[in-house]
Amino acid sequence: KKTIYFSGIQPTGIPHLGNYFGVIDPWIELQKLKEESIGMILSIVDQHAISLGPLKAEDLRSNTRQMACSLIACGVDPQKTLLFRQSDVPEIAQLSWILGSLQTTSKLARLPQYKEKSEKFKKGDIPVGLLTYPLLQAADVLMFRATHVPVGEDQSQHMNLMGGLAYAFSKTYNTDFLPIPKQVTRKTNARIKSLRDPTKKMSKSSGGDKSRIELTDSREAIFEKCQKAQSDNLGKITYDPENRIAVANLLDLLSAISQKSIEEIPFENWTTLDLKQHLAQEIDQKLEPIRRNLRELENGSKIDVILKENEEKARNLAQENMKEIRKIVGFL
Ligand code: AQP
Repeated sequence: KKTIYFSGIQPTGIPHLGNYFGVIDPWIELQKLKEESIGMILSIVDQHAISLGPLKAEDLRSNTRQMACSLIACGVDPQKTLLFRQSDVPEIAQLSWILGSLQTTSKLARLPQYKEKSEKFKKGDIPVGLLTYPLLQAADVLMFRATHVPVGEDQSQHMNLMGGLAYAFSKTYNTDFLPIPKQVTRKTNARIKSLRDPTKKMSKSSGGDKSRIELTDSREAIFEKCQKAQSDNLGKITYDPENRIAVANLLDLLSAISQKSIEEIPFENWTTLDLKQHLAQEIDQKLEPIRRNLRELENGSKIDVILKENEEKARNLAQENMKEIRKIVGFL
C-alpha cells in the first residue's frame, strides 16, 4: 500500500508553539525526506472548528485563510504537501456518517477530550459536534487511505478510536480498503505545556492569552509572556520536572526552541529572570522569519490560488476513494 501522511489543524485561532512542535515542525522534517512515491496531505479542518458551536462566518473564513498562510510561512511546501480546506471535500462528512454507524455514543462520551470540553457547557447545551468530533477526524484520515498520522501526544486516544474504526470497517464489510493508520508522534516535545499552568497543554482555545506563544506574537509580546510565565521562588535554576514543574516547563521549551538537550543548556548560574530572558530571546529569533513570511503571504493572493487548486486535487482523490467505499457499504 502507498505511504500517505495525513494531518489536520483547526482554524480556531493562530497556531502556537504547541501546534508548531506537535505537528508543524515534524511535518516539515518529513517533507524534507519525502520521496516521490509518498503522499503528504495536510488539512485545515474548518468543519472541526465549529464543533463547539457556530463562529461568525467572517471569522471562520479569515481564520482559515490565516491558518493556511501560517502553515506555508512555517515551511509547508505546496509542491510537496497537498494543503486543502476540509469543507471543500464534502465526501469526508459522508464518510464520517458511515463511521458513526460503527461506533457507540458511550465510547465517544468516555473520551477525555469530550469530557473536558463538555464540562464547559451547561447540561443539555452540549453540541452534537463535540461528541462526534472524533468520527469526523477519523473520516479525514481514512478518506485519503492515509497510513501515517503525525500529531501531538494529546491525540493518542482519538488515534486509538480511529484505528478501531478502520478495523471495524474492515471486519464489517470484509474488506482491506481502509488501512489502519499509525500515529507518528515525536519522543520529545510532543506535548508543549501552558506557560500559566504547566499541568495543562498549551492550547488555542483555553488557558488565556498569556498561556500560549502564538506564531505571530511580536518581540514585545514574547518577552512579556515569558516574563509572566509561571516559575517558582526557589532561586538558582535546576532541572527537576517532578518538584519544579514550572521551571522544568520553561527549560523544556528552551530545549525545544534552541534544539539543544537540557544538558547542553548552561543554566547553572541563571536566575529565573535569566531563564525567561534567554527563552524569550530564542523564541523571538525563531519566530522572526515566520512572522515576516506570514505578513507577505497574508497581503498577497498566492494562498488563495493554492487553496483553489488544491480543492480540486483533494476532491478528486476523495471522490475516487468514496466511489469504492459507497460500493463496499451498499450505497452504489
Ligand atoms: N500543546 C501541544 N503540544 C503538542 N502538540 C499540540 N497540538 C495541539 N496542542 C499541542 C497538536 O497540534 C495539532 C493541531 O491541533 P488542533 O488545531 O486540531 O487542535 P487541538 O489539538 O485541540 O489543539 P489546540 O491548540 O488546543 O486547539 P483548540 O484549543 O482549538 O482545541 C494536533 O496534532 C495536536 O496534537
